[in-house]
Amino acid sequence: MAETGTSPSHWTRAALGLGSNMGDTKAALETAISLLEERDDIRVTTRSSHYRTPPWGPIPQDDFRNACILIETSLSPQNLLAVCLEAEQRMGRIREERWGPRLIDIDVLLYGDTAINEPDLTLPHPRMAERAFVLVPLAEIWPDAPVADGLTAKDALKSCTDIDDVVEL
Ligand code: X6L
Ligand code: MG
Ligand code: MG
Repeated sequence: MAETGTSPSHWTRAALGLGSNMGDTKAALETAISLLEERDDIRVTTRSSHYRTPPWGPIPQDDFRNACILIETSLSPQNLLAVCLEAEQRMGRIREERWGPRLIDIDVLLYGDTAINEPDLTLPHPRMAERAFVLVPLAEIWPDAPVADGLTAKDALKSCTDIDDVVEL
């Protein structure tokens, strides 16, 4: 029998990275996940623990709370990114300084085994293989996640120097 309901027939697993270092960071991550969960085109299947992580990048700022989730989605990678940015907007994220403090950040890390190189979207996320704040939560829930060519999250963690500063909350 043909499928009837409204649910699209093709769902793809994706991994998202969440981060916050302003205000109530725990509530921020929880709210972001709820906003994604309430959509018909996203199912949140797995959540990592939350971690306290030192700030990466050139801007001195407070420690972050980071986590990763796995979802199944019927959205295209571009539309998934748009939905993540819209959730950030709905939560009141204001982009001030590049790489500066943020209320909430929702990054598309992986979308199936898709590789994309577009101005606004590069998949797999180009620098996650070097960032303990991404790899630790991702490896917790998907050790074999393909984070770079031939490299799994678990493998990439072995060459990460700063994992001792990533603390489970
Ligand atoms: C030179 C130039 C060296 C830029 C590093 C690294 C820039 C990371 C941006 C860089 C450079 C980033 C988070 C964070 C940020 C987060 C933690 C970024 C974007 N986001 N630190 N720093 N968690 N712990 O989510 O990742 S800014
Ligand atoms: Mg980010
Ligand atoms: Mg982002």
